[in-house]
Amino acid sequence: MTAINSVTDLTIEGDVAVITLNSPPVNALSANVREGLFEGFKAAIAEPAAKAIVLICEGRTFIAGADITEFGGASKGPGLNEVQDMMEGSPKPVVAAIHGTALGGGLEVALCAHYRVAVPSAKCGLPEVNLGLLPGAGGTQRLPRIVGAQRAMEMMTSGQHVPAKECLAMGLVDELAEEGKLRDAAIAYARKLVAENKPLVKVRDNDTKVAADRGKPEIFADFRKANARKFRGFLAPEYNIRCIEAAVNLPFDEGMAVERKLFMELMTGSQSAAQRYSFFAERTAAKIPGIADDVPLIPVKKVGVIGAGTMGGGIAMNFANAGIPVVIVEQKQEPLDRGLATIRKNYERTASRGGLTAAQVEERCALITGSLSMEDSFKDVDLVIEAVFERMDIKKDIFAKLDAICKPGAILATNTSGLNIDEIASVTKRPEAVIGLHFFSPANVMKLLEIVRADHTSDSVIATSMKLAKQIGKIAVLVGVCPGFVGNRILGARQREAQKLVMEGAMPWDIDRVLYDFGFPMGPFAMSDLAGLDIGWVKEKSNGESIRDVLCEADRRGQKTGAGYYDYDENRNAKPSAFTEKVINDFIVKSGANPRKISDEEILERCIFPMINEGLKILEEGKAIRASDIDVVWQNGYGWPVYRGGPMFYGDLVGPEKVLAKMKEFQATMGDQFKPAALLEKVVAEGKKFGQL
Ligand code: T1G
Repeated sequence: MTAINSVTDLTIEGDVAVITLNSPPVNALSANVREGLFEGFKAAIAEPAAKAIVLICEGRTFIAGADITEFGGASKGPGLNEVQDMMEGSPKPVVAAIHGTALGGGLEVALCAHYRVAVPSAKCGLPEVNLGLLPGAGGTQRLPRIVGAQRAMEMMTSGQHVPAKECLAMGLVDELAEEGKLRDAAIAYARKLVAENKPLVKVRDNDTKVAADRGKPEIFADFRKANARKFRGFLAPEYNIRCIEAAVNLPFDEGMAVERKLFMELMTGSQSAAQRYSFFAERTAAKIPGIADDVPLIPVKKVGVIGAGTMGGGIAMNFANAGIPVVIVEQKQEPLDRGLATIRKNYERTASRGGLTAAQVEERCALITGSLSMEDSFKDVDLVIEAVFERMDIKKDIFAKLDAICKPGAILATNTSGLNIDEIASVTKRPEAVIGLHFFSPANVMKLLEIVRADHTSDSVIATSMKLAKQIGKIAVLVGVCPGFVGNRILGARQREAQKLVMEGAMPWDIDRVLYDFGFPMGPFAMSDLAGLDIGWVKEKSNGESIRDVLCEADRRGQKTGAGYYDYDENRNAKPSAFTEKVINDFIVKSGANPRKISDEEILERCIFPMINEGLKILEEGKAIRASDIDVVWQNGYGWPVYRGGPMFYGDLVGPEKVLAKMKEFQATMGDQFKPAALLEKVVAEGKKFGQL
């Protein structure tokens, strides 16, 4: 064996040269890896004994892409294209041996091999779109030549990881190897190529599929139309499609020139910067300073959920999806049966869309059982999650009971969306076991999980909860106890301004439009109509003193009643309502305010800058660990457009000094709700960025 460099070995196995990469954690194409590949292939091609070459990786996966940590820095060592040219131009057959995930530049390297062998558990993909990019090493030109334009568009605009069996069927992989025997299988496959004198297939020369798509612009037009809503605001999906159009309509090298041009446009733009930032921000959120890596974790083999309502049922599904048995306790049989039936319906709906097999539906339903007694059912659970009414007295009563019922060491969690968890913990003898697990509705769909550490929550309980979050497919952010925690507290800042703007002359549909165009899935008023205006509204106590009161009293409770802030047609299409406009104007007249035309720019700044300011207060109070955690919360819990990074990232784009100046301007004209956070003043005074917090 020859060490080519610190991450690359070359061994000659009889008449096959094997290049082995070992660059944890994911064999990303760092300068070191590119150098090892370049020198490794050069040596393998020059080796007289070698008749064929195998490229394989150690560790968890084949090459998972370019090294994103190197982006933006000066490029060192051989370029990826030099490695690819060496592979594709090799006079000896090159076989890529794939396990784990061959992604992005990793798959693009594999596509420059003449053949690809994979184990069934392997997956292949070009997920650059998730980073606001496109495959920049020939993937946009080679993938369509194997799978055709339609499938290439699906893969590249979704970033999906395609299982090896499907890759085999599409011709992306040439042979499947037995699990655990990839190296031997790849060497045997290489020997067979030599023995049978198989041609050295260059993907770039294979025009059959793209020729079949040529002259059919409707393939692209139909795809764009079908995905317009999903791609709204994003640049990368459209740019990926344009590259595939070039692959269909232009010779390879001209297509490569289109790819290079569009790649650089994306790479140097703010959207990709935001999406690459978000990729790392999500992973950084999992790192908790002050908690040792070897802190003992609590095994969670069985979970209890209190409440079979929308939240309780959704929460339970997360654990069943991860194969963890769950018992749901309700007070009465009817709501329990209804909750279990809703869970089954949700799984069956997923199955009807091909997302689950019938067997998987049964497996998951079997993992979720129901009970009317905490005493009977919670004695052996390792974690209980309470998801009942947002009333402190009810929660305290439940936690006192749980404290008496659950075994020592069990974690007692509340799904409260903002109540004081220290107060809840105070009724137990085990405050170290009490934590907040704040799921977002629908709990089986929304990725965000706010994990709320109370004063006495132990490191073990925190670390266990963070690990469990990843196990159930959630993106966890550790936050502190304060009203609304991080997400809802910042939401409150935006909602307050939105309500004030309505009383100053901006209509709900103006505000919704500005925030929708900014990139949110919908604005605050459309969201209220969707959720229902009558959440928390009590008819008997309603006194017509607010716009919401008047709307609810007029039975305009949102989409479900066909009218709320908006009027809705039978297909729930919203349109501005003359009724609502009159209600608002009556309130304005009564308040004596002088309505004025408010610019879109002012609407946006008055909604977004107080969010940033509230985020800075949260950081000052130590209720979030870092600014990027706040961005992770808002992207994954509230639909902040990922191509704008999050409130704090966006604040840096706008510039802290501008945010401060505007907050001071608003404070001077509209009052102290715009008082700049001390940390905002400090960041500007020190010439820093929010991202450094
Ligand atoms: N570059 C650098 N570091 C990476 C990385 C990458 N491409 N991918 C993962 N990491 C780090 C990650 O930060 C974490 O670090 C650790 O690896 C484990 O990751 C030219 C331009 C491979 C499916 O988009 O999707 O190729 O926190 O926690 O859940 O056309 O990582 O441990 O210090 O996510 O098991 C295209 C991105 C790049 C793949 C594994 N490739 N990675 O998931 O572990 S652009 C991607 C992933 C490109 C070319 C273009 C996932 C994973 P730390 P993890 P995981």
